[in-house]
Amino acid sequence: MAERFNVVGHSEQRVDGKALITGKPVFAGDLDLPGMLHIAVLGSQHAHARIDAVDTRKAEALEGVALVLTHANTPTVRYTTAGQGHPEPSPYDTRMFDEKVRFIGDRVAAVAATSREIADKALESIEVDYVPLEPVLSIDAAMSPGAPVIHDELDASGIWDAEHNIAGAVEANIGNVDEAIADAFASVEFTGETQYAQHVPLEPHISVAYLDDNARLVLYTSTQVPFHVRRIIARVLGLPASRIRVIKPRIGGGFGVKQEILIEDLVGLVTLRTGMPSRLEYTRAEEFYASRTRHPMRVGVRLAADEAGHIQAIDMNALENTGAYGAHNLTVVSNTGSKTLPMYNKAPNVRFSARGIYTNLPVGGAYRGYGATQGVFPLETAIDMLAEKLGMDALELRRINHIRSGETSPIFEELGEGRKGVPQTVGSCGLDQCIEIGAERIGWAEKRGARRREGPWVHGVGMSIHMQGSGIPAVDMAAATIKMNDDGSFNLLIGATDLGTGSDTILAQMAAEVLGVPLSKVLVLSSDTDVTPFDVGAYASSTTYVSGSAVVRAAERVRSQIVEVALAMLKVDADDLHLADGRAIAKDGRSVMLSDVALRSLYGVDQFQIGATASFVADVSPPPFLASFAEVAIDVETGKLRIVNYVAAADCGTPINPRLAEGQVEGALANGIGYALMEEMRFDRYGRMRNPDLGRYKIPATTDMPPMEVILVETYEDTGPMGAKSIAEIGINAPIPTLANAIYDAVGVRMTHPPFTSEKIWHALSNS
Ligand code: SMO
Repeated sequence: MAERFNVVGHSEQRVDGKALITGKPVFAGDLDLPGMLHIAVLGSQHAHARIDAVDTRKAEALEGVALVLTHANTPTVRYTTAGQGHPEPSPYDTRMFDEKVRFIGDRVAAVAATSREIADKALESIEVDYVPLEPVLSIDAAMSPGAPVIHDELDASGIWDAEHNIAGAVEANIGNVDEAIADAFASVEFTGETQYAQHVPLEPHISVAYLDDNARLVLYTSTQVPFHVRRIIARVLGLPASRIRVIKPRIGGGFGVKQEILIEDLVGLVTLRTGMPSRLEYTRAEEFYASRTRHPMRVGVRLAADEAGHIQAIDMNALENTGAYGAHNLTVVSNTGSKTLPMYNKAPNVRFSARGIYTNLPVGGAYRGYGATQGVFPLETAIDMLAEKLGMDALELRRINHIRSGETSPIFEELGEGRKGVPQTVGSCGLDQCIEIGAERIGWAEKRGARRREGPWVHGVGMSIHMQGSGIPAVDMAAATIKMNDDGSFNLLIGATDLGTGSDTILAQMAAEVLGVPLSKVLVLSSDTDVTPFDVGAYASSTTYVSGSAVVRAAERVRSQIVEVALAMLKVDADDLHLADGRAIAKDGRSVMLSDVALRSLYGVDQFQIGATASFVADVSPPPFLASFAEVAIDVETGKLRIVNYVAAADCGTPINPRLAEGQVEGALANGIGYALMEEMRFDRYGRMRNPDLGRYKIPATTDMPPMEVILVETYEDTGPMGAKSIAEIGINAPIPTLANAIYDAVGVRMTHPPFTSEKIWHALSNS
């Protein structure tokens, strides 16, 4: 299908690639301004305490200290740090500095000084009088009768049931699940519990603030959501948005954790108060416990089917640990159902019930996969269990039940992100092909159930199938502006936020395609709230689909203007003209160069700036699909797991840039394999994180990656820009259920608590 395109569908080099690989100073941390103050944050030593007093006098007296901030001298407005659309679906339960701390590491004070060393030193001389409260360190403790109330403040809003520590709740109910399960030929039940994990962007959160010539606040920050930063910081600091400019440079990874406004308020306030530039960079330890995590969840699934394997009922119950604040709690746990249940759309009875629960632990937030990761593990495990009970091949059971092109699911309408969703019919769906190709490459037919042994190693294969979305329908808006320059090049101005995915490149490819120019003729400027048009930002797998559609529309408008000018130059009919190779070409073969079109419109006759802005809001969110397969070998003497081969086949519609799309799947799988096998934030009995460094919190390096094959199954999504859907998140959901199912196939134990470490597998083997 890519043959019909000249630029789209080709693995062009990233437009920012050369700057990145040659180490140009392109990140927020590279900005060094004269007189810049460095900020350090004092985190709470208690998981739950009231603050009686903070004595900052010694710190303030230190040479080099410019400002000390505490609850006593900062704005008291309640807000959410979740960088979502307006009005935000997350509760307003956070203050810059509160009189109560709710997890170890929660903000108590901040110091701005002439160097980071002085700021750190000043922190040590701050004296805090805590009144310790009983900490609530698990969802069970939080839900038990008489549990301490974590959010007892009176000025919070949007909390579902603060008295019972419930941040958010979602319910959906179609048919009668209990009856269907009671009457069914076969039913199974499985509960899986996913752990605390962090995104670990190699570049931690970092922001720089300064005042421009007109004393406007400029925030130069590593964010996925520049426009939400501007809106939310304006509210927190009590400034009109017009007094703030947010610039997003290159980002060293986001994965969702930078869809959060965590430090821009501090640099902003320090700079407003002192007039000096300021800078805050989280340490790796702070990045772990004081930024955001994946929401741990306990998710129970019950499934029922008839004798032929047609699924009759799905019951999913999710308990989400949102930690001390409710950032993204409702929307993430909504997605636990909404991005998984439509997969088995033929079930007439479906129930989803979910709660977001406060605890005195680090705070959950957006994390690639966004709830689907936590839900699909028990769902895809239960599917395997159901297949076993029915005596069916697990692949076949999935094949007869999964959603297909032209079909819908009542869940699309019942469950949105923290509210009702929208009805939609699946357009493109390459899942059947993904399953077929994946099964063939992994050797499913020969290997499943074969339990091949080599010494102590026993082999097994597992699979799982996945869907996600492409943006939040009827919510997410993106705009793009394109203007033509006198050499026939174009500026593409977009609020869309490349967080390392390559989205600047693929959006430029779309513009180049429409305008009939090579990629080098499209100059991308992304994410400066003073310059680029609005975009909600990079989250919810929206950029290719939502921002891409805006880019295509803007490019089409610009093309019409070019055609208009070229018509006057060539004196032909509009239908006779097309743009290609940097020219407007008539049917009779005559042509004009785009640079001549631009020169005429800028300097010649009927002068005007060729340019246009276009916006896009989707009314659907077409799911990408993915089939995931793994072969594992388990050493039955030690529990050691080796991934022998990993195969994933994905349908993202048209891959706008195949190499970047494959890279997204590979990266997401690596991310997911880390979560499945090694990553876990561990806490002591006081709620203190025990492993806040990369020595003790392991993520896979490239050298840890197993043999892996990623296949893109090309479909064409009619609603998408040039047939495209999303690709960046879906892969992360796959490794936990795929590997859990492969472990069972090899050694017959059902893993319930990732990460599936050697110890856990060994224990499970010993107890089986
Ligand atoms: S987890 Mo992404 O920032 O929707």
